[in-house]
Amino acid sequence: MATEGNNLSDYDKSAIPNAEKFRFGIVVAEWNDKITEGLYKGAHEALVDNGVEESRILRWNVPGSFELVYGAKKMLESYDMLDAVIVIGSVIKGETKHFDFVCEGVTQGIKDLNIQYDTPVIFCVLTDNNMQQAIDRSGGKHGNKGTEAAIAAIKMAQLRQNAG
Ligand code: DLZ
Repeated sequence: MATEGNNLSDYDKSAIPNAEKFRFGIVVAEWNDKITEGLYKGAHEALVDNGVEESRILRWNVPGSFELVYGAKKMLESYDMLDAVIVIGSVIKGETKHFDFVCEGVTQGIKDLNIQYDTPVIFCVLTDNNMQQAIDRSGGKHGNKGTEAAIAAIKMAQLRQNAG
């Protein structure tokens, strides 16, 4: 698993199923886009590094993390050939309770999609106290949670296929 930046050599590829047969969707929130683009880069690179052709990766943008639920739902309904969907967002604590409501909404919403739909939806939403914590986890000193999300997506796509 990656621990520093986007260094893909940090994780054990032998433990990850070959992903070339799968198709992935990625829904990216535009709020805190410096962070979400870093997470997207980590996820996209990890998918390609594990054999997924660019043409088998579909990207949609939504305005903020709260909209990730609707974006993922519409993507699942529009493209039933997808093997897993990753949602990418970054919620940073402010002075109001908005942080709590957005975190609660997106977390519960993505959980509900995983119950409702057969295709796994992977949760890659950073919920940090400040911008530095988010930078550190989107390609900084604590690695890239986008990379980890891509690996989770590949493993869940394989699990779904194995289950039949
Ligand atoms: C409104 C808002 C705030 C205050 N903070 C964030 C944030 O840190 N990260 C994020 O992804 N989105 C934030 N938003 C926007 C909401 O997710 C949503 O886009 C709006 O409330 C419109 O539904």
